[in-house]
Amino acid sequence: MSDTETIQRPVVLPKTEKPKLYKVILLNDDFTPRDFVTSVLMSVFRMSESEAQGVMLTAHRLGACVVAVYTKEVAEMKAKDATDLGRQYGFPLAFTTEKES
Ligand code: TYC
Repeated sequence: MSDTETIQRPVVLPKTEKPKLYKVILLNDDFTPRDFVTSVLMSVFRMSESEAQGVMLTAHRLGACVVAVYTKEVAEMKAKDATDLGRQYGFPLAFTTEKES
C-alpha cells in the first residue's frame, strides 16, 4: 500500500453549445425611398454607405437581402429598431429575422 491515494474523478467536459444564429433580412417595398433605406442600414447595422447601397439595391432588385447575422436577441432587436425607424417616417420598410440553417 502506498501512502498516497489516487482519487478517480469523472471527466467533466464543459458544455460549449454554439449560440444559434439568426439572419436579419431586408424586404423590398414600392414606397420607401432608396436613400432612406441606405441611411437606416448605415445607422442600425453600422454599414458604410457603399455597403448599405449594395444591400439596398440587392433587396430592391431581388425582393429581399440578408443584412447581417446575430444571436436571436440581437437580430430581433435590430430588426425591430430598423422597422420602427421606417414607421416613424411613415414608410412600410420591413426587416424580418430567420434562423440560420
Ligand atoms: N423599392 C424602393 C423604391 O423603389 C426602394 C427600396 C429598396 C425599398 C430596398 C425597400 O428594402 C428596400 N423606392
